[in-house]
Amino acid sequence: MQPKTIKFAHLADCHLGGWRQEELRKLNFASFQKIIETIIQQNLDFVLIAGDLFDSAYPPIEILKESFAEFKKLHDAKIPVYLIAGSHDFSASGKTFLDVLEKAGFCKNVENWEIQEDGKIKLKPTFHDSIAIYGYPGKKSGMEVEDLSKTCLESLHPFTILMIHTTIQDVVGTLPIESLDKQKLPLANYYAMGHIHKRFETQVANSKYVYPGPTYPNNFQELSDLRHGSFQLVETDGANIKTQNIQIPLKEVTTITIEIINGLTATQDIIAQLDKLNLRDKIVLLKLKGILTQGKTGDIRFNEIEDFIKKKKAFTFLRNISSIKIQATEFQIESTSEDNIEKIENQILGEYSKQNPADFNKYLPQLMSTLSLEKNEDEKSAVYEERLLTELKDILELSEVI
Ligand SMILES: [Mn+2]
Repeated sequence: MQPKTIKFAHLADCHLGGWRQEELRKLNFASFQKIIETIIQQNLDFVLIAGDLFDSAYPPIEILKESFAEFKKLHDAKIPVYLIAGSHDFSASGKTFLDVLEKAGFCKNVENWEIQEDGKIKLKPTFHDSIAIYGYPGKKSGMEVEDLSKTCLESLHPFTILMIHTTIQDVVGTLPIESLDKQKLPLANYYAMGHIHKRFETQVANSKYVYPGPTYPNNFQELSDLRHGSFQLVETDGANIKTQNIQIPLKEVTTITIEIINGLTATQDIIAQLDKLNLRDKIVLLKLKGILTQGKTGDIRFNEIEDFIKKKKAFTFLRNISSIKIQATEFQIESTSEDNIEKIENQILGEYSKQNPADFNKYLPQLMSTLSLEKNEDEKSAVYEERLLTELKDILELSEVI
């Protein structure tokens, strides 16, 4: 007899309700919807959601309503959903909207464990036929990492799935976040993971470790890197595991990187470059980089750029200016502890004037001393102001003009 083939979907990091921009929040949801539709069309055996179904522990009613409708579709198609909480839908009280979904009969939360006397955390399985599904939730700030190295499974099964919402060392890269050595996890056939928004898959002996990527990118960088949402389609006969990452292309993403050096002329330069491109119906990601030698980022008229992109019928526009640097002026002044403040000030002024020659510089020492004038005791504010202004006018040779 042929062994029965099981097919399931592994989703993670849906972040339903995420994105501030309405059109992207809708696109995020549409991507999730498309995945549910695909799962039903292919009549898969079950669905795993490895954390962060919702973007927050208390999602808005509108998002809940729409999400419940999607879960009802799976329920009507008799496709069970097994899930765990992630760092976003986790709540310290232990109560989340995942409980509401579960009570409605739309999913099964597979987090189930007891702490043994020796401090080990014994995970308990949920069964789908003969497949054992274990799960441990993600927590805020990777607090689950230490717990996970103490976990063990209740028993051995022909096919074991372990769901976790945590970052393993293989994918952490240079990110300053907690990560786990995957060898410290109890042995399973399929590790259904979430948390890091990357697509990753590796096999060690008979075990597969998979991050399917978010069901839709969640920020500028992810849109630029991943472009689309995705999920993992997994097939097993109990011995071999075949997996496939399925991407959901909804809107095309165009990342435009422009180097600018002058904040004052940047607006025209950027518009001129955008004008050469077809932006129709695209998600336009504008990344600015460079060292500004003139003007500042505040001089770039982003509303004008946005209007222009709208006229080109783009779907939406996001910008990132975090790579722009402003040329720093550095002074290197050598001083000893015996130098008085006045002497150091004069040295700094001298250096500054050398680097930024201007006629005005000759006023600087006097201005500094005058602006440090203090109000005399009992002196009325109006009298003090008058005194200060007269002195300043004298210094700036403005007395006759005003
Ligand atoms: Mn996430």
